[in-house]
Amino acid sequence: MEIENREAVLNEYGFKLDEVIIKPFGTGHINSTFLVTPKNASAQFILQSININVFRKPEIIAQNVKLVADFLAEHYPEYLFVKAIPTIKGEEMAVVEGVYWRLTSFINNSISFDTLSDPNQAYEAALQFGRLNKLLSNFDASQLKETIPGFHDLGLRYKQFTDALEAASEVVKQKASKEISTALHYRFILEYFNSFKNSREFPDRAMHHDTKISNMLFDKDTMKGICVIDLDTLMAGKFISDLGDMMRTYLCAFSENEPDISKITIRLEYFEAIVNGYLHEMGSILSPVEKELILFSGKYLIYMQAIRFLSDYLNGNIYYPIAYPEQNLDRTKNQFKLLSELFDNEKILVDIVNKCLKEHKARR
Ligand code: ADP
Ligand code: GN1
Ligand code: MG
Repeated sequence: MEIENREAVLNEYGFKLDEVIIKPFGTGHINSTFLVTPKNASAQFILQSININVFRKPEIIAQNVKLVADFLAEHYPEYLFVKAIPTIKGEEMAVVEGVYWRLTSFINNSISFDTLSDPNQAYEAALQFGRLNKLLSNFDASQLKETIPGFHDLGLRYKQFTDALEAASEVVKQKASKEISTALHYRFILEYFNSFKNSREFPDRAMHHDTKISNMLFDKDTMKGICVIDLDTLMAGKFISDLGDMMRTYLCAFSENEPDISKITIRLEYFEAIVNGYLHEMGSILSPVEKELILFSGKYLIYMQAIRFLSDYLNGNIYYPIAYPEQNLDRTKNQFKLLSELFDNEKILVDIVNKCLKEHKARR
């Protein structure tokens, strides 16, 4: 990963080229992330270029994050929110030859993971994402603009899938025939969603929209959650986005990149930890309709991610970076296996949700 105009970008933030060490960092799919270590200071920084093929108007990200940062600083000054460090000219982002850059502090003694190895990590992450949702429950989410239009709109994602299907070659369709049938089979998830999406008890809220575990920082020593990161998709949406993506990415011991789908099974104790952690923060804020949708949130998000990977495969892999040609198809298979696990374990998962809701009520 090379940094174009390295010196000019660093100068925007007052760094000199020969005074810092820069290294690629993290495992994100979308942006390019670098760790910046000044040679003569202890504080480190995260420098990121925004992927403008994904975020067509990066300035909207900066505006949204600033609005939320100002709200949190006013109402919850103790809350750690990783906002941008301004350029020396006072801008939220540095634009160098059409590339948008953002600088944040590297959170000291932090670590992030791609998979979880302890239900406590799931609990901590659910607390952190739930806390952000809760603190923003009185924030007027309609002030936030969409950084990716229709990002978690399953109707749009389904349409993108059928468009991709129409445009795909016979060879590609043949290779994906089983997954295409599975995607069509699960369309009832979209129909169910459409049946309540306009309910008043299913409001728009300020949501993070990308609650996978690599977007959470843990304290290296105590393994307590420190804060959430990756705020590019912080915008108005539904609570199922944040809760559901936790289920999608924490329930299995292996990530979406695991090609051996026999390994894709769910861990019930992680499910319970997610629901407990999330309810701890959001239990008194969610409406009765929303509480009915706790398990559904996982189905919605996993199905949406499966058809996003499948559409990308059909489109010739233009969105998600791949390490080998069939990777997006393998990711699709992985996500459909995960989805089937939720359906196969429905009864026991519903019992866990009910137990968590009951315990939460008793604690209040
Ligand atoms: P992407 O959108 O590409 O996923 P992220 O903002 O999630 O980019 O950053 C990628 C990785 O960089 C994270 O998973 C985390 O490991 C690390 N990271 C990002 N911001 C910080 C930060 N402020 N402090 C420490 N680590 C960070
Ligand atoms: C992308 O940026 P990153 O890697 O955290 C994607 C998410 C997907 C995720 C799948 C803007 O997240 O929506 O769930 O990959 N972000 C965007 O791993 O498309
Ligand atoms: Mg990320």
